[in-house]
Amino acid sequence: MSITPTNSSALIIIDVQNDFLPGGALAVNDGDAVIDIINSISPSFPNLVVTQDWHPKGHISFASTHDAEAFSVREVEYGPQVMWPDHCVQATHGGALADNLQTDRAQLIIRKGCNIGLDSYSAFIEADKATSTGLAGYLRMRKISEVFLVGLATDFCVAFSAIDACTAGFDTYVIEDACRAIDLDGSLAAAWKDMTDAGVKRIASDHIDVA
Ligand code: VGL
Ligand code: ZN
Repeated sequence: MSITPTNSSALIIIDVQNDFLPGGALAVNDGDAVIDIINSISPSFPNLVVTQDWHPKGHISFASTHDAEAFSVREVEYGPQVMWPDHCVQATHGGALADNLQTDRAQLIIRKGCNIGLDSYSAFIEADKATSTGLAGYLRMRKISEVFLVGLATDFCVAFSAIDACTAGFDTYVIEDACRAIDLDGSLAAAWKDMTDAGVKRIASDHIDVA
């Protein structure tokens, strides 16, 4: 299989931020391995969108906000919420994009999880399943019909974004080797099942024709 991106294809780079890299507050195993792969394929895409997890201090998803144990689950207004270590706080080094991620050609950098009382794994719809980030509208206005997702973490922000992209009507691919997972209690296998059931296509970076 080989795919040549067209003017209606966008690469969406999810949350390649310092806090998700080794040494970061919510480090994803081997998370830095995605950077070279993403940099090698991004020149093939005419359209590039980058996302950032971007939380205010005291965010509802932080264990510290609730005096909860990290990685436990609490019921909040919009459903179960994993209690994460403080991460990707607005305007901190941890929230910044990885230094060596090539983003010069990105047309849009979109931030999510900015509301203190609402988390968002998805780049499209926040955790209340109602608040839109505006990304679907942006893509439609740009006549983009096909999206390719890469980044961190496979089983949270990549998976939720991919499923919402499918639901919003985009032809959706996840480039598996350009992603790494947190894998909390089987969340990676569950995420792939949910993505596959939703119609997300699972491909490898060497399927993308180099520009
Ligand atoms: C993410 C957990 C909490 C992600 C963001 O980018 O996958 N995971 N916030
Ligand atoms: Zn977060």
